[in-house]
Amino acid sequence: MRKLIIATRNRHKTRELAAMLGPEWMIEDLSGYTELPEPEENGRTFEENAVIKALAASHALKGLVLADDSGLEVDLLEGAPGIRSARYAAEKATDKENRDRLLGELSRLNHAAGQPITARFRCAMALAEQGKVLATFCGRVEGRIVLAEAGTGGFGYDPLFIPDGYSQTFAELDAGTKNCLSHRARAMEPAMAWLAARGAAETATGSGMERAVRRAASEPTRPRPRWIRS
Ligand code: ITT
Repeated sequence: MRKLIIATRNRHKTRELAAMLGPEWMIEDLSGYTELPEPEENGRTFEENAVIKALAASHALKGLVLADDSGLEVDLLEGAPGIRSARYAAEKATDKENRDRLLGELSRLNHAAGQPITARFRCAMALAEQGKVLATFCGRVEGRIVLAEAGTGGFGYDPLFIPDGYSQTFAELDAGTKNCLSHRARAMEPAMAWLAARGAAETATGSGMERAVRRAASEPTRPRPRWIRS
């Protein structure tokens, strides 16, 4: 079983990523590492923030680390809340407070009734190990915002977002459907291909204990020195 540290304290993200990765991965997130300081997410893009989170965790912890930075962009709001999605209403805002701020901002605009409020979720992921970034991946899902919350599943802005091709919000759709078409799923697809390729390369060349065990198994048994009595 391979181990992956998810550099997040958002248990919803952990749950979604664990479902995508499947049972062959042992997942650990940062919820058990209360002593680790939260890095300042001062990047200008989702990708920069994903790298900041991945490096911070990877400097502190051994092993392969995956960070996810994600958020919602609403065209009418010129891309807001964007990289500030988690802190839109306030620094430690709840999901509900953030959704209320979004609806408040939209209600102040002269939006033509019947016109869709186009939006997208974006996700950037960064993989790191031993304090170095190994790769980054991006995904997005296009859709529209509804002005009344619908559904109780998911998290964050899910009750306000309908993905293109569907008539229900992410919070109404079942978790399996969201996990197939979400921004996170689309970033995870190339990330999983990368992880699979690395796993295959490690198996081919062998590493650490595994390599030693394989070498020992393939070495011919040495003749015993004469002085060892049988
Ligand atoms: P970590 O930094 O610990 O990973 P976070 O929740 O602060 O947790 P982000 O900085 O990436 O993570 O902010 C993501 C915010 O964007 C999240 O809090 C939601 O408000 C929103 N968001 C991201 N993905 C979402 C999704 O799948 N559904 C709904 N909202 C989402």
